[in-house]
Amino acid sequence: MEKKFKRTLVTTALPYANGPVHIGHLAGVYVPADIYTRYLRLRGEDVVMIGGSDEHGVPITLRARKEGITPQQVVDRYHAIIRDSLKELGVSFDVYSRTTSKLHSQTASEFFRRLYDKEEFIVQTSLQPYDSKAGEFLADRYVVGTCPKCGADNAYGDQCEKCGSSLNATDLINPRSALTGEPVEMKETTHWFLPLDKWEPALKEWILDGHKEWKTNVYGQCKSWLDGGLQPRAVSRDLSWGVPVPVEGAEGKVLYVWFDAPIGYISNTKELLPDTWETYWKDPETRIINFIGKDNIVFHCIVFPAMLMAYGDGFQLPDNVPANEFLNLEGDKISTSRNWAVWLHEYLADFPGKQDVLRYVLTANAPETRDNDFTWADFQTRNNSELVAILGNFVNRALVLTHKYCNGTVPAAGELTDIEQQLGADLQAAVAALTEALDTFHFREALKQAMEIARIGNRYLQETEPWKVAKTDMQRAATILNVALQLCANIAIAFEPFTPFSASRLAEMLKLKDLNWGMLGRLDIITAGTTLCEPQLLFEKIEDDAIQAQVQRLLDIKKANELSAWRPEPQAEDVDFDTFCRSDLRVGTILECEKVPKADKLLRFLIDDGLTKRTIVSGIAKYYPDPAALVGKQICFIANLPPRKLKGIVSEGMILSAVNSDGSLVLIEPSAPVAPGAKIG
Ligand code: B3M
Ligand code: ZN
Repeated sequence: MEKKFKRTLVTTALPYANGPVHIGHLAGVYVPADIYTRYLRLRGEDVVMIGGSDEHGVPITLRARKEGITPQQVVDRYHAIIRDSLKELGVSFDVYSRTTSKLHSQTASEFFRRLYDKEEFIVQTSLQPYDSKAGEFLADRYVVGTCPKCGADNAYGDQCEKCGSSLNATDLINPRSALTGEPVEMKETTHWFLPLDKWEPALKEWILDGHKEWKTNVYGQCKSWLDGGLQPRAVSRDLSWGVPVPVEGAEGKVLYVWFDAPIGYISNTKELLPDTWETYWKDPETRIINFIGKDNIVFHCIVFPAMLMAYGDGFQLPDNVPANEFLNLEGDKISTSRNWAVWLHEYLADFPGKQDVLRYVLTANAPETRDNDFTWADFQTRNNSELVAILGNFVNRALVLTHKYCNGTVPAAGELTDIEQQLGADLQAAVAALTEALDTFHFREALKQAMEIARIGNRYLQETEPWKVAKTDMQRAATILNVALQLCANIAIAFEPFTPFSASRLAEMLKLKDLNWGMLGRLDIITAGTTLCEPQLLFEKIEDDAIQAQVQRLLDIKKANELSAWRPEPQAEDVDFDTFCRSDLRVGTILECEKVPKADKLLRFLIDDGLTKRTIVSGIAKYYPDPAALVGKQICFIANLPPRKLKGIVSEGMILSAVNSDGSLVLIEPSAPVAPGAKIG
C-alpha cells in the first residue's frame, strides 16, 4: 500500500435475490473480497466488509412471475439461501443486509430527494417500451430481443448475458415483451434523468488521470465509456416493485434498481455502524474498495460516482474497483436461467466440510485478467495434487515426525546451517511476493506464493531427511523439526485469507493464538516446549465417484436444456399434389437386419414387401446396436426410388423414420399388423 489510509471499506456487489449464488459470483466477487478483508484484519487494519442482497428491480419481479409467487416471497427465499450459504463458505461480512430494509428505503429516498432538491436531475418525457396487451411499461429485462453487439437471441433490455454488453431496451433487434411475447410498442412516459454528461470532465480527471493503477480491464472499460461521451441516464422506472420515487406526481414510479442498489452500500454501513458510518464514507483517510464482476463496472465507476459527486457532502469515491472477468463452467457460460451453474448451497450439501477446497480452486483459477473455466476435473486435480499432496502432506509430515521423535513437543532449534539460511531467504521472498500480490489484488499470484511456503517445506524435509538424521544426531533432527514447524506456523497465517477453516485447524493443532501478518517470515513463531495436538489430515483426497456425480448432473442439465430448446424444423416448400401422389409408400416386414461390414453407419435390411423380398440399406446403425432385434417388426418404406449402391450393396427403397427431440430415432411402424405390400396413402 503506497498511501497510508486510516481505514478501509470493502464493498461486495449486492447479488440479486432472484436465485442462489453460484461459483461465478464467488470467483468474481465474494472470495477475492473475503481474502482481501481477512488479510487486512490480520494486518490489524481497521476494515469493514459490506454485503447484502439486491432485492429490487426487474430480475426479482420476473422471477416472481415465473414461479407464481410475490416479489417479497422471492426475495425472502433467496436472501436467506444466499446469506446462509455465503456464511457457511466463510465469507466474513461484517454486515449482510438487504435492500428491502426500511433503513435502506429511507436512505435511498433521502439520496434521491437531495439530488432532486439540488436540481441535479432533468425531467424528460420520452417514448418507452410498452406492452398494451399487458397494459404495462416494459422496464429493462421486460424487453428481450437480439443483441445488437453479438447477435445472441434472448438478450435483455438492460444487458446481454452472452457478451456482457450493457444495453438499452431500444438497442435490441426485434424487441418483444417478456410478459406476453408481443412485439414492443412505444408509449410516452416521464422520468428523472441524471445528466452523466455534466460529470464527464470530473469523471475523466478522476479515472483517466487519477487512477491509471486500476486493472486494465476496468480502466479500459471506463475509458471507452468516457471517450464515447456520456448521456443522461434515467433513474426512475414505471414499476410497482421498488423504492417509490419520493416526489409528488410520481405515482406508479420507483427508483431504478441501479440507482438504489449502490446506495445499499451506504445503508448497510449505517446499519452496521449507526454512529460512525460517516467516517467510512466521508473521511478522506478512508479507502473504499468495490469488489464486483465486469458487467457492473460502468455502474460502479461512472454512474454511482456521478451520483456521489452530485450529492456532495464529502462522500468519497472508490479508491479501487478490482472487477473480475467471468468464470465459465465446463466450457459454457454460467447461466441462472439455463441452470448451468454450480450453486453454492448445493456444493455445500454435496461436499460437507470442503469449503476451503472450493475457495482454493476458485482463487487458483480466478478470472482476474480474462474469462476462465471451472471444470470438475481441475477441481479434483487441484485438491488431490495441490491441497492434499503439497500443503496437507507437508504439514502432516512435520507434525507426525514431531510426534514420532519428540512425543509431540516442539523441540528447541540448535545451530542453523546454510540450508536453513537459504530456507529463511526463500521464505522471506515468498512472503514479500505474497504481500505485494495481496496489496495489488492479484489473488491468484498471492495464493501461488502462499503455496510456495509449503513447497519450501517439502523440499526442506526431502533434503534434510530428519527421519534418517534422528538415528545418529537427535540434536540436528530436532533443529530440522523446529524449522519445519515454524514453516507450518507461517502456513497457518499465510493461508488464513484463502482457506480459513484449514488455517484455523492448523493453528489449533500448533496451539497458536493471536496470529498476525507481521509474524510472517519469522522462524520463531512457535515456542519450543509447546505440546502439539494429535495431527489430523488438513485435506482429504476427492474420489472419482464424487466428481463423476457432478459431471453427470451437468450432462443431465445439458440434455434437459437441449430438450426444452428443441423446435420442429420449419415446414418445407410446397410440392404439387400429382408429384407427391407418384411416391409409392408401403408397409413391409423385416426379415433380416444386420450391420454392413466395414461401414459404421449402415444397416442392411431384407424386407418382405408382399411381392418379393427386397434389400434396403439405411444409415441408422448407430441407433440400433442390436440389429437382429428388429427382425419381425413392420416398417414403412418408399418403394419406387431408383435403386442405388451403398458399399457395394444395391438398396431398393428408403425406410421411414423420425428423429426425436432428444436425438433418438424412431422407426415408423403401423399401429396394427398390416399385410406386407399394403400401400400407404
Ligand atoms: N445486483 C447486479 C448483479 O448481481 C447487481 C449488483 C448491484 S451492486 C450495487 O450482477
Ligand atoms: Zn451480446
